Amino acid sequence: MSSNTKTRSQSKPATRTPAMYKVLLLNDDYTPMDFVVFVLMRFFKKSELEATRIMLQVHHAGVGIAGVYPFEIAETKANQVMELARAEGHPLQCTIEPE
Ligand code: TYC
Repeated sequence: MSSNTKTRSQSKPATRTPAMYKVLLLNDDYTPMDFVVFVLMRFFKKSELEATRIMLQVHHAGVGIAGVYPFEIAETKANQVMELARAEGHPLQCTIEPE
């Protein structure tokens, strides 16, 4: 091991906390409520009760948080939601933003 490597491994933490991103669901007038509940259970591992609570929050406030993840996971989940919504013919919008 070079002295440089040794110096760096001692002067920096071994791990870093990844930047976290919120996955947001946006309200619309056409996506069925039960589809949004299904999405929250399938992709965000929510119970039916919690999924219903989040869906109603979005329905009433216009936006709600489906989950918070490192960037690549948040982006993948948002893409999976959009892909399924589009395949089923729903206009549901799912975006991510820094926490
Ligand atoms: N507003 C929709 C309806 O009344 C339900 C809905 C909830 C749609 C949450 C999107 O992210 C959403 N059918």
